Amino acid sequence: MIYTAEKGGMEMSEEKIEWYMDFVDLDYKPGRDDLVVEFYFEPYKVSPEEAAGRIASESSIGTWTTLWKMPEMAKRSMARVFHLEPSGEGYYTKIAYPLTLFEEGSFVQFMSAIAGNIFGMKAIKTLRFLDFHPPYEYLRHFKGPQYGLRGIRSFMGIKERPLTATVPKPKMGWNVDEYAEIAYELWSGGIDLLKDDENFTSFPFNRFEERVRKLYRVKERVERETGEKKEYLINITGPVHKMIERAELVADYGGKFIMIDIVVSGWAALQTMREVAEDLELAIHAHRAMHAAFTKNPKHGITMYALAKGARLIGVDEIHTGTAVGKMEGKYEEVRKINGFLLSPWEHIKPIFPVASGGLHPGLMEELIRLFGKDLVIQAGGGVMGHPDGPKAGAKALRDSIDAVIEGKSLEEKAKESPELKKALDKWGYLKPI
Ligand code: CAP
Ligand code: MG
Repeated sequence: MIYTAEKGGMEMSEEKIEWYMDFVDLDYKPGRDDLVVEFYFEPYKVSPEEAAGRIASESSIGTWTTLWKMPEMAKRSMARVFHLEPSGEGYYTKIAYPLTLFEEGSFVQFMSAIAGNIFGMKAIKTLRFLDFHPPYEYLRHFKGPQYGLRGIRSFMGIKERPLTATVPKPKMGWNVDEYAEIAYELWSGGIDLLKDDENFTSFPFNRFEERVRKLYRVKERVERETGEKKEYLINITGPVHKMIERAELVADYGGKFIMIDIVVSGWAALQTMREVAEDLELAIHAHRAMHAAFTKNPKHGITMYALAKGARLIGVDEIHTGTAVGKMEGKYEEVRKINGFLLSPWEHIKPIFPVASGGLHPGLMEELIRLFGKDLVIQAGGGVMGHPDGPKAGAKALRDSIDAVIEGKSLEEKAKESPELKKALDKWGYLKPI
């Protein structure tokens, strides 16, 4: 209990003024209508039991003090701390939330409830939302991915190997004709998916509408010339009304993918666009720019695992999850756990493609595929666009390095038959950028 000087020595009534411990029941056994959430936390000036009770209270029905009256539904909706144990410098807890707390099919409301106010409570020094376990009664209100991994492999005609993607780096600056020329080179060199960068949407020097008009024509030309299916992860991110317009334009031009920066767009926008994508038969590529603002600190925020789980539940078809060997945060164990979940069965919620991206180049393909297998989308921007002989050679070097792994050859061996791969290895070797 924290007493503050503001009370001014007033005579306090005997009546209880706090009831956090009413939300702690370590004998409780969650039922089929409970959604369990796992947290890590460090208390501030209160016991770990009370701190956990505060988390459960504030994220379900409670507030800081006892109340005049409690409707029956409120009593039935009280979250319960049913597991608590020391963990490192803090505590690990599991809280059972009655499904009455959650609006059917609204991940937005779910996150407002269990990942909202509780992050700001004074009595909780640090808090990390680790994972959540929705029962089928909650899950059944979500479509999940329209295509998922198998659907994408099917319409891309790529049965086994990882898919490849490249962002025409530098991130910004190419006009549409230059972009179209680079796209032609990349797709002709063997890249499956051209990808806009996370901040590349529509600018006076490169308007989205003009890009659509020109790039899908280039895509069709390369498909005719190579006999390979090509696709474009075009970034539609923006105000929702603009995203809807852009998605409709992509569908009009025969595109199969839209790319959305899901964290900056927000859960509501993603849920809206999942419905739009259903009608337009578009797959969703989820970029996670800004995730590290809350996933990176191991003691506070939300795990990438929980974020990816929510994105799969809503229905993205692929999502960036890290590489372990590249330039971005994300250790092997964490990425393996996330990818393992994304690729595993989950009721009717299809498995989806993990996207490995960030500092990748041909020299890292052996280790990357050894670590994470072939069910991957591998994005290499700088690792293709930095090739001394340009985008087409960079694309071929990346594909040849992946082919080498699939064929069980070393990269050096493969480089004897691939001058493009040899030049990439000469430039970057096996460098792991940080
Ligand atoms: C990679 C990238 C991606 C990051 C995102 C970039 O470019 O395009 O946005 O991979 O990180 O802008 O850095 P390079 P994550 O291939 O040139 O590194 O995948 O971890 O979400
Ligand atoms: Mg990027």
